[in-house]
Amino acid sequence: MSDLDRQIEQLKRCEPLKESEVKALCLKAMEILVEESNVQRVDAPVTICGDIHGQFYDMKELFKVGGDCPKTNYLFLGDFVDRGFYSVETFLLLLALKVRYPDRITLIRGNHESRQITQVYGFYDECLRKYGSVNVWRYCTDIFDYLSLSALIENKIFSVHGGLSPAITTLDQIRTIDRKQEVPHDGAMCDLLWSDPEDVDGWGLSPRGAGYLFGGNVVTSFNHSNNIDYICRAHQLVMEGYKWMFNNQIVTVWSAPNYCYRCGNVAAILVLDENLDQQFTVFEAAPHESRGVPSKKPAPDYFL
Ligand SMILES: [Mn+2]
Repeated sequence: MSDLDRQIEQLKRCEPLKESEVKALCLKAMEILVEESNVQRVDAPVTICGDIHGQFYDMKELFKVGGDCPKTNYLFLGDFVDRGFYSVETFLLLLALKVRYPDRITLIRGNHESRQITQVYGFYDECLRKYGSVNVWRYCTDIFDYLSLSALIENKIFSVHGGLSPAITTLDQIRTIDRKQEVPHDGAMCDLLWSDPEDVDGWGLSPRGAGYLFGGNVVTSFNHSNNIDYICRAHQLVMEGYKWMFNNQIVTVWSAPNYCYRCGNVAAILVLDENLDQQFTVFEAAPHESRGVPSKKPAPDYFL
């Protein structure tokens, strides 16, 4: 068994890697990710997953219902870290799978894959707590800069973490972004990771303070201009796990069941077969006793 296969087995047990192993894994991942396009091509069949947010044991439920990688081809839409208790193990497992099976798992960047956001919402503190230094946080956030910004499935389904940008009308404009940087506070790259569809006419101000709200007419125009069937995105909690909007021109997929261990929502993954026929698989949170968190343990401050 190779070192990498052994590390994957260890991470599947939710045991973090040594700091030196994380450093080596991130270097290998960087070599793979740097070659990927800002609009990474993905073949069907593929299973699309939304936000995970460090809920490692719920991600194990996801793999239980969706199948293991590499047997199932996966596309993850970002927000691997923050909020949950196991951002380190969650992100490292996904990254190790990426290095082991680069053509069977695609990871794109969410707004939480950022130095600034992870210092507020948990990943930074978790790295410091689990390793006694911030080196692992540095290795991981350096890798975040290399994650692709979007994916295009069979030229027909555009996938992105957040949504659209008033600065972007064509996929070629996304392809020209220099993505290898911290997520900027505004501009096209920021909007792709932060924006939300909403019942507005055209563009609206986002209550998040970054990105935009965009309406059905914006989506119709984008899909038509780029000859795509629909947009698949994540970024917003959906109690039913997925939600279509604007006459099936955009769908939100959310893959963190019982978000923050208290929202009471189910999660979903979108399974696309070789003909791009859709099937949503809905799943629930892992049973409490299997997640290694005592039921009476108070949440840390960052979690509230
Ligand atoms: Mn998000």
